[in-house]
Amino acid sequence: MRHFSDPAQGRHAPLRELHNGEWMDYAESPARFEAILQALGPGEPARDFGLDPILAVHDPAYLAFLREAHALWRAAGRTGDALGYVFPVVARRPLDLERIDARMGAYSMDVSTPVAAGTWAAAYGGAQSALSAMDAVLGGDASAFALCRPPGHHCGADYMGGYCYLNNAAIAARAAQARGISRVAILDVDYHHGNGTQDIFYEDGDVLFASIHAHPKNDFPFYWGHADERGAGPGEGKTLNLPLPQGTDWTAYAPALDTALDAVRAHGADLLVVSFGADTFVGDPISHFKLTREDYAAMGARIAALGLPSVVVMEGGYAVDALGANVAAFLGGWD
Ligand code: SP5
Ligand code: ZN
Repeated sequence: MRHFSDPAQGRHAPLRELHNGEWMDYAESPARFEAILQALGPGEPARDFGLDPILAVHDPAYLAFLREAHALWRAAGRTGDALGYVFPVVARRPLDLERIDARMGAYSMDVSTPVAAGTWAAAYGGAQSALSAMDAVLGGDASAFALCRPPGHHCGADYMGGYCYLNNAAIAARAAQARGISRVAILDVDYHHGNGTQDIFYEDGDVLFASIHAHPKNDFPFYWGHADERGAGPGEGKTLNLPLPQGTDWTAYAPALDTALDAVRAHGADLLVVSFGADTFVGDPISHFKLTREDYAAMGARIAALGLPSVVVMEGGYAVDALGANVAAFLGGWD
């Protein structure tokens, strides 16, 4: 399977994140990108499709802010990474805010998502990687892999969160629709619920969002991903959440995967976008499922057996030493 990336994706390097009340090294590190490239080989450079396909998903004011946030932070006399500390959870509305802290908070759902010097270029490059993989599949390839980093599935149309700034899977899905493929399915198999992707398509009857993830009563992002979230309006029934307990291994994961794959078939999808996170791995430092490298090969093969044109987009996965081989095992399912 061909794969796409942009060198700028290695230059997003936040210093630290708050975890259980303490400052830790940032888990979503550039080393993840290098490890996957190492395992798969250099692949092909992403083509630049410009800002329009990103604007098909994201709010223009959010994009303009994301682009300049780090420069504004520096202009305010700060060092390090831009990070919000007040969040309008109970009063979110359009406001003309000035101070960088106010604007960071207004566009963030958490403190896991700092804006560093290379953030915009990396996120933009990642989105172009997703668009390049989609372009390969629309051009006739059976499948393609977008080595997206930073990941995308936690950010919505106008907010960042969970290490994510631009929603690569959503951008790819909308690009397919712009080229005439209306019925798309997004299958999210990252350890964490893809709240941003869910939000973007919640009322869209053409795009199925199916996710298997750690139960949000104990895992990030907590406030989304519960089984009773099923879509709304024309999208009613087109969101499927399959939360599983910590400790889940392949024997419990495989039946959930089959349920999700049944939903993809029932949707009548013409194209599949897979949000793949390798943070379901038994050795992942921030997660609590127990999948093995062999399980990734089985998972990839089962998804590939749908026989749908497929774009695989990289999401999480933090066991850096095992990451490249895990990604390769999953993609091997399409061979
Ligand atoms: C794309 C994705 O997998 N995002 C996950 C975001 C989870 N953020 C909350 C968990 C914070 C764990 N921090 C661990 C730091 C260890 N250095
Ligand atoms: Zn994750």
